[in-house]
Amino acid sequence: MSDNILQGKKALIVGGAGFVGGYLASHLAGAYGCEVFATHLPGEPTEGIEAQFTQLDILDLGAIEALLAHVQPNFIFHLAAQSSVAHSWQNPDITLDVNIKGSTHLLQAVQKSGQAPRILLIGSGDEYGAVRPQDIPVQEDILPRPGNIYAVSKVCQNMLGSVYAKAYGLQTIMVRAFNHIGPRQTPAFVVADFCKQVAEIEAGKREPVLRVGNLTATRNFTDVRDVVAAYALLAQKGQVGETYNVGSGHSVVVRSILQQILELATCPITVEVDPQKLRPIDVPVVEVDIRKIQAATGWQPKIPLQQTLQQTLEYWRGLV
Ligand code: A2R
Repeated sequence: MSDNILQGKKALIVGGAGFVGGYLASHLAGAYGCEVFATHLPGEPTEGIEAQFTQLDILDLGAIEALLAHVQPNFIFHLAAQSSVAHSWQNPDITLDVNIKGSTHLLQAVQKSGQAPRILLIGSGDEYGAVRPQDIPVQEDILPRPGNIYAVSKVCQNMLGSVYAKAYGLQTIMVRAFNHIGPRQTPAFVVADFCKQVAEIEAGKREPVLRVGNLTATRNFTDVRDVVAAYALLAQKGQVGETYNVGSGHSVVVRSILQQILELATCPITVEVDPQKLRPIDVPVVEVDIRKIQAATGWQPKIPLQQTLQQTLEYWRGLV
């Protein structure tokens, strides 16, 4: 598959006003000259995102059908999700509705439309759950053992993508993205949470105590700008019906992330464990094998972790 089939094409980002959506829109417009369309929920701000926005709740099947008829996209990037593990424990029904029923709506609508866009369904490295030691680093074809409700919903999305490819010939390509980080991420995620707290402490807006959850978890953190570059490549070169891991390939323990952020701080800060930040089930080790995406697309993550942490902290310093 050629690597410039995106050039100048119509790309639709479903769930385009979230953390990844803004970066993906800029990348598609900037690197490929795409005409970028995107959806947002009512009330969700879209300022600064380089896309033509339409309001859409993916629980409304008729609205998706109307949008597809209007846009007629060549590529669809499906990002819309209830994306927080923590919220999925508190709101299981909304998580399953949006992430499973919502994804099914999109696939159904494409099938009914008779259009043939290439569709990238964004799932999560969390789908693998507690990986057996012999399966580390984790490859795409092992049996997922999801350990939380969010992960279950994304396993279902992945399976639905595969079923719609086989049954109806839809051009679905599935992604399992590991932790992505960067400026503008909400503090529901660990790096943004640490950086926001540090910025608030530096600004004298909170006592000099950083509250943390499980520091022993090992995660594969990748800069969001590298992640969206991977998505654009997979949309072009990924094989239909296949699943691809997206991650830096180098895992680090959360404690070391904390250490690096503390070293960037301009004042002394102590650390305290907050039991509310500990999750009911946490996956201790995530090591990822990225040979499949590299073989298919040649993708290489480029941005060093240190740079992402520095820029994320700068972002929060500018906000608080
Ligand atoms: O939850 P909100 O208000 O932030 O809105 C999110 C939106 N979304 C929906 N869009 C349409 N219909 C719905 N029923 C619906 N519920 C939520 O999807 C948000 O604007 C977007 C997802 O963006 P984030 O939550 O910021 O996720 P992020 O980090 O951009 O990740 C993109 C994808 C997700 O599928 C993750 O599960 C995966 O990458 O890792």
